[in-house]
Amino acid sequence: GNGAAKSGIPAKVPAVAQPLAEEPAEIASNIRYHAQYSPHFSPFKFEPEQAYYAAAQSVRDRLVQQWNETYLHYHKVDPKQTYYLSMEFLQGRALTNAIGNLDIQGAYADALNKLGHELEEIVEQEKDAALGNGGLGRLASCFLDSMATLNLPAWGYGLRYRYGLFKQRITKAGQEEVAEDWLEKFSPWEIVRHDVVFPVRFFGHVEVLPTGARKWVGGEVLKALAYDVPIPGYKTKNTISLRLWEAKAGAEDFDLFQFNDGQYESAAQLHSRAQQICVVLYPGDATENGKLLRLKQQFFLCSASLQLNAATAACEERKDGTGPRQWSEFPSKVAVQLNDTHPTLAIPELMRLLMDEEGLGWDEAWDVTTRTIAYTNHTVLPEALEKWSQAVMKKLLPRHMEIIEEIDKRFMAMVQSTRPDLESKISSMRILDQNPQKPVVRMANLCVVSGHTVNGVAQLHSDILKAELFADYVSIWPTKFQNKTNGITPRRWLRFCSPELSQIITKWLKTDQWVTNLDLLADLRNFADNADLHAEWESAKMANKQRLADYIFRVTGVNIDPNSLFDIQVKRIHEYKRQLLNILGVVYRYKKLKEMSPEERKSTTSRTIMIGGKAFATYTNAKRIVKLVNDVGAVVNTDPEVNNYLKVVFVPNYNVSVAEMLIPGSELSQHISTAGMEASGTSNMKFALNGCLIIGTLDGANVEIREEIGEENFFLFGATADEVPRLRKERENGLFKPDPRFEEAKQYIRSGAFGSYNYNPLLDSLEGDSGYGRGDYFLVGYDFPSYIESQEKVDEAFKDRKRWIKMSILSTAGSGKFSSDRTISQYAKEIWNIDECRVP
Ligand code: GPQ
Repeated sequence: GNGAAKSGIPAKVPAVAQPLAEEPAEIASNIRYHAQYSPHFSPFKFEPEQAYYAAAQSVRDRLVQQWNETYLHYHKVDPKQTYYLSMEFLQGRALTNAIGNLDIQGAYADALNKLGHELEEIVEQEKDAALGNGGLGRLASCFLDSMATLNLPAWGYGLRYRYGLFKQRITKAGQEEVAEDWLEKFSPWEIVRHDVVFPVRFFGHVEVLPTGARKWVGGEVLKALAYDVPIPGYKTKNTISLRLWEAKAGAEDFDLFQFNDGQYESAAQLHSRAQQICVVLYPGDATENGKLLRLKQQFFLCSASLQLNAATAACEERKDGTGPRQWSEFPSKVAVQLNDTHPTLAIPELMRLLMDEEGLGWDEAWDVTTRTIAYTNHTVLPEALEKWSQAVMKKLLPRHMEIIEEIDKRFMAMVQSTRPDLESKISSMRILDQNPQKPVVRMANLCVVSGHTVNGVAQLHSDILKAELFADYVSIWPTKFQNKTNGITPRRWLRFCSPELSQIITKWLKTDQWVTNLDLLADLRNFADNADLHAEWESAKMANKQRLADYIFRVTGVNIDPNSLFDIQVKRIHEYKRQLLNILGVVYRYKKLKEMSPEERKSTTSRTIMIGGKAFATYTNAKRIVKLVNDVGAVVNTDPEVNNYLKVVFVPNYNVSVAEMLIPGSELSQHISTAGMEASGTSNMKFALNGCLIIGTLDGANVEIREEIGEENFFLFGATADEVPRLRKERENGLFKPDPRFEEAKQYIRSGAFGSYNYNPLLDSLEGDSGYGRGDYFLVGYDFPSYIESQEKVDEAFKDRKRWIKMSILSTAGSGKFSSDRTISQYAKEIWNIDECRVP
């Protein structure tokens, strides 16, 4: 049946409701029990590391119990379930989140105290699970938290990468990448499911059976083995799963004869090829790649996940006793969401399973597939739209290539017969790009043609998809396209990362219901001028700033002043996100400070500018930007004339846990992408929720944030998305006249003020050829003056404490819309058609 069988739990688990420890003393003895019987450490030490693992295992007992109850309940009710397929889940740490969601934080803190430890120190022992690159992966993790909290029958499906996103080290030369070994010891949060194993084939060929049916045979066959990570909802019993697949080869693939003959490598060839599949997260973040291994990873995820769903459905009986389910009922039991095009192969894999394994005809299989699958687009950057070589695809997945060709053929026939007016568009709308130089499969087109729904991730982004990228399809399927503005989980991103501010909010709202009903924050507006709230608000912010300052000192050795304005930009380093605009602004500020008299300096607003983020290992300009920030910091921070008024810090190794430290301590954050290029952004929501003001462009979700918190509380600058094409043309035609302040900042860097490294190639990208063959494609020069002027307004606003705190309160008050609970409710209702299934 559904649910229970899928999680590998037999329908009849003996009902032993093991009473779990409630009192700190009982919990302490349970932690001690785990420390003693844990097979992972010898029992002689009980230092923070051992205490972390023992506490985590103790928490896991509770999760497992709730989890079993959840799946037994799903099995009984047999609801429709959603499967969220994603190549990335950026989970971060789990302990604080688990005890917070289970509402046992206090008891665990006390229990650890009894054992001589502090909870704050223990949670720091955990390594981040960084199975993602950035926003897309973190979104998937926030979605899981909301699915569980909303009691939705839903799953995350991903890959169990041995090494997650690289660790960033900063040296004199800039960024260095180091493998991040999150599984070095073991992860207490995953449970291997030895009974959930599926074969996944690569290569081989297609055989035609006497019946005319087609069958994919030969090649190599690996095994996909499930590891489940329990995902607890907030203050609910419902605990769902993140299922991560690992690739294995079997004993039958081990050639004992060859091994005994001394041919060790070839004896275990398939084992080593299996290991390669999940060894490393592909470090791409909106960049192109052409690696066969990446395609193998994508197919591995899709094949294992879809086989599981099909196998489960195949043995289902209807609950009302009317016999076995028909395949046509599959979409009323299963919804599959594709997180960008990375899991697109779910489409031909489901078609293959239905036709070749289950014997359905094309029309029937197509009907089931298209009613099951929906697609979310996360970018309009052309270099990030996945395209796979037809030759590579044919070799690795011959049967899937046949199916894709057939989908393409039928799509063209449909357009030709029903929409002759689109004749001239067919070649760009079809799935196959038959460019004789390099024939490719366009994955986004395959998703749009095959999915029942396509959505963007912020209103502006969804509008751009309909008006530009997918405009031609809109006229064929006017109702297929939707918007689902992204959201973030208020548990991790306010309740747990800022207990100080949370407590104040709960006190003033006289309820903690806001944690699951974030719209309640709007009531803070009633107290936006209240002096008592102002005092409390400011002291919480100060405590968080102090904690952040201590952290910065620990990891960089730079002393920052908690009374200065904390100004933060953290995100992947990319030219379109324009960290270069930020640092040029800093350089300009530094130069002006240098030119001032000591008296004049005293009247300025002191700032600490923090920039953090990882650069794709081969993205040269991104790495130059990292180095430039570090070089500017080294000069500014040691300049006794100005370093009371300006500090510049590069925050190393930005990740989820670092974000949980930075965001609560921030006062201004920068979301300054070229308009039209950031699909949504989600850290903008986290900062606003924590009472941090935003300086930003009208891009992605900034537009909606500004609407919600009020334009007077948002520092806006820059060109709008609809102006960008015209401005680029003007730039190309030599009609752009740079502002002298922009020239001054660039010239200052070129003069060697920040060391002898040659920044000319980076700065040249802002004028001549940027390497994209398009000078200043990201319009840094055009937006520079309005950016500087907007920053001057920030300085003025910060001097007026009352006004600043009020704006900060109104930011939090206006953030209700950006809860991922809202986003996920909309997906559930408007795309998946699933209902809550609450464990009693
Ligand atoms: N995003 Cl296509 C990623 O983080 N990685 C990707 O590969 C793609 C998109 C981001 C996007 O840049 C942000 O604007 C979004 O907020 C985020 O996805 C989640 O939708």
